[in-house]
Amino acid sequence: MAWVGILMGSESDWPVMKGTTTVLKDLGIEFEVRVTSAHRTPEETKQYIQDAEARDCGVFICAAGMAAHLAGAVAAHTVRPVIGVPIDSGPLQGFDALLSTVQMPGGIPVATVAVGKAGAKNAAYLAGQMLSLADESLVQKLVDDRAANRAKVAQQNESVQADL
Ligand code: RP5
Repeated sequence: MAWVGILMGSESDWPVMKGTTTVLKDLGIEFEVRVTSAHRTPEETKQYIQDAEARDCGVFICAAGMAAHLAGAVAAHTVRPVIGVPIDSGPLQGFDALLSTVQMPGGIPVATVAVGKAGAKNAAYLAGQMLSLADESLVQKLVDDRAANRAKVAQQNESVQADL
């Protein structure tokens, strides 16, 4: 099965991006994690993308904060799907990273998810949904996960009703 390459601009993004790896593990999807920056290590970033593509990486997930160019820089070098996670680091709390990640010029798409923790999780689900097009067993895992979500909300509702 194809795997997911996770790139982060800094180790400081890791506490948020752990959420991506937790979901990927739950879905049984293989992944790699690399700290590599669009601005601080542009050459290494490009080399990693080429190497990962040659080893059949199916989807790239890129997380960065502030002037977040990592997802866009990766998308410039590959036609594999790129998912961008804007990280809420810095004084603007992710609004800067959101705009930098989402506002790509036509022809070079980045699928941008929510800022921060929710986005980190959803990046993994979205990657799973992409890979599930070629893997029926993954479809079932995603469906099961939705069912678990539904059950959890129902339980929360019961708990609130009981507390009225
Ligand atoms: C971005 O700048 C990183 O992705 C990180 O979110 C932010 C701050 O990086 P550090 O100064 O913590 O290394 O490139």
